[in-house]
Amino acid sequence: MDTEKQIRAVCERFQIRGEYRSFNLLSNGHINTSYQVFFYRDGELKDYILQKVNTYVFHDPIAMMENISSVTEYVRAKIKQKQKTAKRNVLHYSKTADGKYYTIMEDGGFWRCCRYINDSVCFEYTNDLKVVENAGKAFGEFQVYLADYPVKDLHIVIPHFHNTVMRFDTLRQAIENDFAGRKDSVQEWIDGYMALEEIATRLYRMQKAGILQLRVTHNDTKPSNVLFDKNTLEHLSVIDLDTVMPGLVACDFGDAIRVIGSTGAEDEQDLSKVALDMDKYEAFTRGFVGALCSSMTPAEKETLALGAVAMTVECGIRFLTDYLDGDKYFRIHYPDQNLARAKAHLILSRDMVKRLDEMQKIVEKYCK
Ligand code: GN1
Ligand code: MG
Repeated sequence: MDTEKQIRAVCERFQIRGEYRSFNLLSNGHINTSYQVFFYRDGELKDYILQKVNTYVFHDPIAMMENISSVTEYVRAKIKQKQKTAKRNVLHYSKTADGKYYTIMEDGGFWRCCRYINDSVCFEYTNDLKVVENAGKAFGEFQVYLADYPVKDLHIVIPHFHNTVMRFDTLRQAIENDFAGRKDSVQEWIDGYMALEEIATRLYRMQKAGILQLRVTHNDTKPSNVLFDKNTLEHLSVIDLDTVMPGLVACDFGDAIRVIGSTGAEDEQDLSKVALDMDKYEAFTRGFVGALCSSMTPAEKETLALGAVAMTVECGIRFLTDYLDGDKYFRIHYPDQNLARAKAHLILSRDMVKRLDEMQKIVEKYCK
Protein backbone atom coordinates (compact mmCIF):
# COMPACT_ATOMS: atom_id res chain seq x y z
CA MET A 1 0.00 0.00 0.00
CA ASP A 2 1.34 3.46 -0.75
CA THR A 3 2.02 5.79 2.19
CA GLU A 4 -0.96 8.08 1.61
CA LYS A 5 -3.41 5.18 1.38
CA GLN A 6 -1.95 3.74 4.57
CA ILE A 7 -2.23 7.08 6.37
CA ARG A 8 -5.84 7.50 5.33
CA ALA A 9 -6.64 3.99 6.52
CA VAL A 10 -5.03 4.73 9.89
CA CYS A 11 -6.99 8.00 10.19
CA GLU A 12 -10.20 6.09 9.63
CA ARG A 13 -9.35 3.81 12.53
CA PHE A 14 -8.98 6.89 14.75
CA GLN A 15 -12.35 8.23 13.55
CA ILE A 16 -10.98 11.58 12.48
CA ARG A 17 -13.92 13.62 11.28
CA GLY A 18 -13.87 15.86 8.22
CA GLU A 19 -12.37 15.65 4.79
CA TYR A 20 -8.81 14.34 4.40
CA ARG A 21 -6.57 16.90 2.66
CA SER A 22 -2.84 16.02 2.79
CA PHE A 23 0.10 14.81 4.84
CA ASN A 24 3.77 15.72 5.49
CA LEU A 25 6.53 13.43 6.66
CA LEU A 26 8.15 14.98 9.74
CA SER A 27 11.91 14.58 9.81
CA ASN A 28 12.65 14.83 13.53
CA GLY A 29 13.25 11.80 15.74
CA HIS A 30 15.66 8.93 15.26
CA ILE A 31 13.25 6.12 16.06
CA ASN A 32 9.56 6.43 15.11
CA THR A 33 8.14 7.69 11.80
CA SER A 34 5.88 10.72 12.19
CA TYR A 35 3.45 12.45 9.86
CA GLN A 36 1.42 15.62 10.11
CA VAL A 37 -2.00 15.04 8.57
CA PHE A 38 -4.51 17.71 7.54
CA PHE A 39 -8.29 17.42 7.61
CA TYR A 40 -10.87 20.03 6.60
CA ARG A 41 -13.69 20.43 9.09
CA ASP A 42 -16.10 23.19 10.14
CA GLY A 43 -14.57 25.60 7.65
CA GLU A 44 -10.94 25.17 8.71
CA LEU A 45 -7.92 22.90 8.48
CA LYS A 46 -7.30 20.69 11.52
CA ASP A 47 -4.06 18.82 11.90
CA TYR A 48 -3.04 15.63 13.63
CA ILE A 49 0.23 13.87 14.30
CA LEU A 50 0.24 10.22 13.25
CA GLN A 51 3.12 8.06 14.33
CA LYS A 52 4.20 4.62 13.32
CA VAL A 53 5.98 3.20 16.35
CA ASN A 54 9.33 1.48 15.82
CA THR A 55 8.72 -1.98 17.27
CA TYR A 56 12.37 -2.99 16.83
CA VAL A 57 13.06 -0.47 19.61
CA PHE A 58 9.77 -0.69 21.54
CA HIS A 59 9.03 -4.38 22.07
CA ASP A 60 5.84 -3.77 24.03
CA PRO A 61 4.18 -0.73 22.45
CA ILE A 62 0.86 -1.46 24.18
CA ALA A 63 2.54 -1.07 27.58
CA MET A 64 4.17 2.10 26.29
CA MET A 65 0.76 3.53 25.31
CA GLU A 66 -0.63 2.61 28.74
CA ASN A 67 2.15 4.66 30.35
CA ILE A 68 1.54 7.56 28.00
CA SER A 69 -2.22 7.65 28.41
CA SER A 70 -2.15 7.44 32.18
CA VAL A 71 0.63 10.02 32.52
CA THR A 72 -1.08 12.48 30.16
CA GLU A 73 -4.38 12.10 32.05
CA TYR A 74 -2.58 12.69 35.32
CA VAL A 75 -0.84 15.82 34.07
CA ARG A 76 -4.09 17.07 32.52
CA ALA A 77 -5.89 16.78 35.86
CA LYS A 78 -3.04 18.60 37.63
CA ILE A 79 -3.06 21.46 35.13
CA LYS A 80 -6.84 21.79 35.36
CA GLN A 81 -6.49 22.39 39.09
CA LYS A 82 -4.67 25.63 38.35
CA GLN A 83 -6.20 26.84 35.08
CA LYS A 84 -9.46 26.43 33.18
CA THR A 85 -8.24 24.29 30.33
CA ALA A 86 -5.26 22.08 29.69
CA LYS A 87 -5.95 21.93 25.95
CA ARG A 88 -2.60 23.35 24.82
CA ASN A 89 -0.52 22.13 27.78
CA VAL A 90 -0.63 18.39 27.44
CA LEU A 91 -0.95 15.96 24.54
CA HIS A 92 -4.33 14.57 23.66
CA TYR A 93 -4.32 11.13 22.02
CA SER A 94 -7.20 9.98 19.83
CA LYS A 95 -9.06 6.75 20.45
CA THR A 96 -10.22 4.10 18.01
CA ALA A 97 -13.86 2.90 17.87
CA ASP A 98 -13.00 0.21 20.42
CA GLY A 99 -11.56 2.77 22.82
CA LYS A 100 -7.85 2.11 22.29
CA TYR A 101 -5.09 4.69 21.99
CA TYR A 102 -3.41 2.67 19.23
CA THR A 103 -4.25 0.60 16.22
CA ILE A 104 -2.43 -2.31 14.61
CA MET A 105 -2.78 -2.42 10.84
CA GLU A 106 -2.94 -5.54 8.66
CA ASP A 107 0.82 -5.43 8.01
CA GLY A 108 1.49 -5.39 11.77
CA GLY A 109 2.28 -1.65 11.83
CA PHE A 110 1.57 -0.08 15.23
CA TRP A 111 0.12 3.42 14.97
CA ARG A 112 -1.09 6.19 17.27
CA CYS A 113 -2.57 9.59 16.66
CA CYS A 114 -2.63 12.82 18.62
CA ARG A 115 -4.06 16.25 18.04
CA TYR A 116 -1.67 18.91 16.88
CA ILE A 117 -1.48 21.75 19.41
CA ASN A 118 -2.56 24.96 17.67
CA ASP A 119 0.00 27.69 17.01
CA SER A 120 2.83 25.67 18.48
CA VAL A 121 6.43 25.31 17.32
CA CYS A 122 9.37 23.19 18.35
CA PHE A 123 13.04 23.93 17.81
CA GLU A 124 15.76 21.51 16.74
CA TYR A 125 18.29 24.19 17.59
CA THR A 126 18.01 27.64 19.12
CA ASN A 127 20.23 30.47 20.30
CA ASP A 128 17.36 32.23 22.05
CA LEU A 129 18.13 32.01 25.77
CA LYS A 130 14.51 32.62 26.68
CA VAL A 131 13.51 29.54 24.70
CA VAL A 132 16.30 27.57 26.38
CA GLU A 133 15.15 28.67 29.83
CA ASN A 134 11.54 27.85 28.98
CA ALA A 135 12.59 24.38 27.80
CA GLY A 136 14.12 23.92 31.24
CA LYS A 137 10.89 25.04 32.88
CA ALA A 138 8.86 22.65 30.72
CA PHE A 139 10.85 19.58 31.79
CA GLY A 140 11.13 20.76 35.40
CA GLU A 141 7.37 21.34 35.66
CA PHE A 142 6.66 17.98 34.03
CA GLN A 143 8.46 16.32 36.95
CA VAL A 144 6.65 18.51 39.45
CA TYR A 145 3.26 17.48 38.01
CA LEU A 146 4.25 13.84 38.30
CA ALA A 147 6.02 14.06 41.66
CA ASP A 148 3.28 12.10 43.45
CA TYR A 149 2.46 9.74 40.57
CA PRO A 150 2.95 6.13 41.73
CA VAL A 151 6.30 5.36 40.07
CA LYS A 152 5.89 1.61 40.51
CA ASP A 153 2.76 1.59 38.33
CA LEU A 154 4.76 2.55 35.24
CA HIS A 155 5.81 -0.13 32.79
CA ILE A 156 9.53 -0.34 32.13
CA VAL A 157 9.32 0.34 28.43
CA ILE A 158 13.03 -0.21 27.73
CA PRO A 159 14.82 -2.04 30.53
CA HIS A 160 18.17 -0.61 31.65
CA PHE A 161 17.62 2.47 29.52
CA HIS A 162 19.98 4.69 31.54
CA ASN A 163 22.09 1.91 32.97
CA THR A 164 25.38 3.45 31.89
CA VAL A 165 27.33 0.49 33.30
CA MET A 166 25.44 -1.86 31.00
CA ARG A 167 25.76 0.57 28.07
CA PHE A 168 29.55 0.26 28.40
CA ASP A 169 29.27 -3.53 28.50
CA THR A 170 27.14 -3.41 25.34
CA LEU A 171 29.81 -1.29 23.67
CA ARG A 172 32.46 -3.86 24.65
CA GLN A 173 30.29 -6.59 23.15
CA ALA A 174 29.89 -4.63 19.91
CA ILE A 175 33.66 -4.13 19.73
CA GLU A 176 34.16 -7.86 20.14
CA ASN A 177 31.53 -8.76 17.53
CA ASP A 178 32.61 -6.04 15.11
CA PHE A 179 29.65 -6.90 12.86
CA ALA A 180 30.18 -4.07 10.43
CA GLY A 181 33.99 -4.45 10.35
CA ARG A 182 34.45 -0.86 11.52
CA LYS A 183 36.29 -1.40 14.80
CA ASP A 184 39.83 -0.63 13.62
CA SER A 185 38.79 2.65 12.05
CA VAL A 186 37.33 4.00 15.32
CA GLN A 187 39.87 2.81 17.89
CA GLU A 188 40.79 6.34 18.93
CA TRP A 189 37.12 7.09 19.75
CA ILE A 190 36.67 3.82 21.61
CA ASP A 191 39.73 4.64 23.73
CA GLY A 192 38.44 8.15 24.34
CA TYR A 193 35.15 6.85 25.72
CA MET A 194 36.74 4.10 27.80
CA ALA A 195 38.81 6.77 29.57
CA LEU A 196 35.53 8.37 30.73
CA GLU A 197 33.90 5.16 31.98
CA GLU A 198 34.53 5.78 35.67
CA ILE A 199 33.07 9.29 35.77
CA ALA A 200 30.18 8.48 33.42
CA THR A 201 29.01 5.48 35.45
CA ARG A 202 29.25 7.25 38.81
CA LEU A 203 25.63 8.42 38.68
CA TYR A 204 24.24 4.95 37.98
CA ARG A 205 26.39 3.46 40.74
CA MET A 206 24.99 6.04 43.16
CA GLN A 207 21.47 5.01 42.18
CA LYS A 208 22.32 1.36 42.79
CA ALA A 209 23.75 2.27 46.19
CA GLY A 210 20.39 3.81 47.12
CA ILE A 211 21.75 7.37 47.33
CA LEU A 212 19.43 8.62 44.58
CA GLN A 213 15.71 8.01 44.36
CA LEU A 214 13.68 7.00 41.32
CA ARG A 215 11.02 9.43 40.10
CA VAL A 216 8.82 9.61 37.06
CA THR A 217 11.14 10.98 34.41
CA HIS A 218 10.78 11.80 30.74
CA ASN A 219 14.06 10.23 29.59
CA ASP A 220 14.31 12.01 26.24
CA THR A 221 14.58 15.66 27.19
CA LYS A 222 15.98 17.13 24.00
CA PRO A 223 14.70 20.66 23.33
CA SER A 224 12.86 19.51 20.20
CA ASN A 225 10.59 17.58 22.59
CA VAL A 226 9.04 20.79 23.91
CA LEU A 227 6.26 22.70 22.17
CA PHE A 228 6.26 26.49 22.48
CA ASP A 229 3.61 29.03 21.67
CA LYS A 230 4.72 30.38 18.31
CA ASN A 231 3.91 33.99 19.27
CA THR A 232 5.01 34.29 22.89
CA LEU A 233 7.66 31.52 22.93
CA GLU A 234 6.29 30.37 26.28
CA HIS A 235 6.46 26.59 26.74
CA LEU A 236 3.20 24.75 26.20
CA SER A 237 3.82 21.03 26.60
CA VAL A 238 6.49 18.38 26.56
CA ILE A 239 6.04 15.76 23.85
CA ASP A 240 7.51 12.34 22.95
CA LEU A 241 6.50 10.49 26.09
CA ASP A 242 7.65 7.09 24.80
CA THR A 243 10.34 6.67 27.41
CA VAL A 244 8.50 8.01 30.46
CA MET A 245 9.71 5.58 33.12
CA PRO A 246 11.15 5.53 36.61
CA GLY A 247 14.45 7.40 36.43
CA LEU A 248 16.76 9.99 37.92
CA VAL A 249 16.22 13.72 37.86
CA ALA A 250 19.89 14.09 36.85
CA CYS A 251 19.24 12.00 33.73
CA ASP A 252 16.50 14.34 32.53
CA PHE A 253 18.60 17.38 33.30
CA GLY A 254 21.74 15.89 31.75
CA ASP A 255 20.11 14.58 28.59
CA ALA A 256 18.77 18.05 27.85
CA ILE A 257 22.17 19.68 28.40
CA ARG A 258 23.73 17.13 26.04
CA VAL A 259 21.72 18.68 23.20
CA ILE A 260 20.76 22.21 24.19
CA GLY A 261 24.08 22.95 25.91
CA SER A 262 26.29 22.19 22.95
CA THR A 263 27.66 24.90 20.70
CA GLY A 264 27.37 22.43 17.81
CA ALA A 265 24.78 20.09 16.35
CA GLU A 266 24.22 16.59 17.71
CA ASP A 267 26.24 15.24 14.76
CA GLU A 268 28.49 18.31 14.32
CA GLN A 269 31.23 17.42 11.87
CA ASP A 270 33.39 20.45 12.56
CA LEU A 271 34.60 19.32 15.95
CA SER A 272 36.23 22.67 16.63
CA LYS A 273 32.67 23.99 17.00
CA VAL A 274 31.77 21.57 19.78
CA ALA A 275 31.94 22.77 23.39
CA LEU A 276 29.64 23.38 26.31
CA ASP A 277 27.83 26.68 25.84
CA MET A 278 27.82 28.10 29.36
CA ASP A 279 25.16 30.73 28.60
CA LYS A 280 22.72 28.09 27.38
CA TYR A 281 23.70 25.80 30.23
CA GLU A 282 22.89 28.53 32.71
CA ALA A 283 19.60 29.46 31.00
CA PHE A 284 18.38 25.85 30.96
CA THR A 285 19.49 25.34 34.56
CA ARG A 286 17.64 28.47 35.68
CA GLY A 287 14.42 27.14 34.15
CA PHE A 288 14.73 23.51 35.20
CA VAL A 289 16.13 23.95 38.69
CA GLY A 290 13.87 26.94 39.32
CA ALA A 291 10.83 24.73 38.76
CA LEU A 292 12.11 21.75 40.75
CA CYS A 293 14.41 23.08 43.46
CA SER A 294 12.12 22.65 46.45
CA SER A 295 11.30 19.04 45.62
CA MET A 296 14.87 17.77 45.13
CA THR A 297 16.89 15.97 47.78
CA PRO A 298 20.43 17.26 48.52
CA ALA A 299 21.90 14.24 46.69
CA GLU A 300 19.74 14.97 43.63
CA LYS A 301 20.91 18.60 43.54
CA GLU A 302 24.54 17.59 43.93
CA THR A 303 24.43 15.23 40.95
CA LEU A 304 22.76 17.39 38.30
CA ALA A 305 25.97 18.48 36.57
CA LEU A 306 27.30 14.93 36.79
CA GLY A 307 24.10 13.88 35.01
CA ALA A 308 25.15 15.96 32.00
CA VAL A 309 28.45 14.07 31.77
CA ALA A 310 26.73 10.71 32.27
CA MET A 311 24.06 11.33 29.62
CA THR A 312 26.46 12.78 27.05
CA VAL A 313 28.89 9.88 27.38
CA GLU A 314 26.05 7.35 27.47
CA CYS A 315 24.38 8.67 24.35
CA GLY A 316 27.77 8.92 22.65
CA ILE A 317 28.58 5.27 23.32
CA ARG A 318 25.11 4.27 22.15
CA PHE A 319 25.82 6.00 18.82
CA LEU A 320 29.26 4.36 18.66
CA THR A 321 27.79 0.93 19.49
CA ASP A 322 25.20 1.35 16.74
CA TYR A 323 27.93 2.38 14.29
CA LEU A 324 29.87 -0.79 15.15
CA ASP A 325 26.68 -2.87 14.80
CA GLY A 326 25.98 -1.45 11.33
CA ASP A 327 23.42 1.29 12.11
CA LYS A 328 20.46 -0.80 13.21
CA TYR A 329 18.97 1.33 15.97
CA PHE A 330 19.17 5.06 15.23
CA ARG A 331 17.89 6.35 11.91
CA ILE A 332 20.71 7.88 9.87
CA HIS A 333 20.51 10.40 7.05
CA TYR A 334 24.05 9.88 5.67
CA PRO A 335 26.48 6.94 5.94
CA ASP A 336 28.69 7.85 8.89
CA GLN A 337 26.15 9.88 10.87
CA ASN A 338 26.31 7.66 13.95
CA LEU A 339 30.08 8.06 14.02
CA ALA A 340 29.74 11.84 13.62
CA ARG A 341 27.29 11.85 16.54
CA ALA A 342 29.65 9.74 18.66
CA LYS A 343 32.65 11.99 17.92
CA ALA A 344 30.79 15.20 18.76
CA HIS A 345 29.54 13.65 22.00
CA LEU A 346 33.05 12.68 23.08
CA ILE A 347 34.38 16.19 22.52
CA LEU A 348 31.42 17.65 24.42
CA SER A 349 31.80 15.14 27.27
CA ARG A 350 35.46 16.06 27.73
CA ASP A 351 34.57 19.74 27.91
CA MET A 352 31.90 18.99 30.52
CA VAL A 353 34.34 16.98 32.62
CA LYS A 354 36.70 19.97 32.63
CA ARG A 355 33.94 22.34 33.71
CA LEU A 356 32.11 20.08 36.12
CA ASP A 357 32.71 22.25 39.20
CA GLU A 358 31.68 25.40 37.36
CA MET A 359 28.52 23.65 36.13
CA GLN A 360 27.60 22.48 39.62
CA LYS A 361 28.12 25.99 41.02
CA ILE A 362 25.53 27.27 38.56
CA VAL A 363 23.05 24.66 39.82
CA GLU A 364 23.69 25.91 43.36
CA LYS A 365 23.21 29.52 42.29
CA TYR A 366 19.58 28.72 41.38
CA CYS A 367 18.95 26.17 44.11
CA LYS A 368 20.61 26.81 47.44
C1 GN1 B 1 16.33 8.73 20.35
O1 GN1 B 1 14.11 9.35 18.34
P1 GN1 B 1 14.29 10.26 19.47
O2 GN1 B 1 14.99 11.47 18.99
O3 GN1 B 1 13.02 10.52 20.17
C2 GN1 B 1 16.54 7.85 21.57
C3 GN1 B 1 17.03 8.68 22.74
C4 GN1 B 1 18.32 9.40 22.37
C5 GN1 B 1 18.05 10.26 21.13
C6 GN1 B 1 19.34 10.88 20.64
C7 GN1 B 1 13.95 5.28 22.47
O4 GN1 B 1 15.25 9.60 20.59
O5 GN1 B 1 17.31 7.83 23.84
O6 GN1 B 1 18.77 10.21 23.41
O7 GN1 B 1 17.50 9.46 20.06
N1 GN1 B 1 15.30 7.18 21.92
C8 GN1 B 1 15.26 5.87 22.17
O8 GN1 B 1 19.05 11.99 19.85
O9 GN1 B 1 16.27 5.15 22.15
MG1 MG C 1 12.16 9.89 21.93
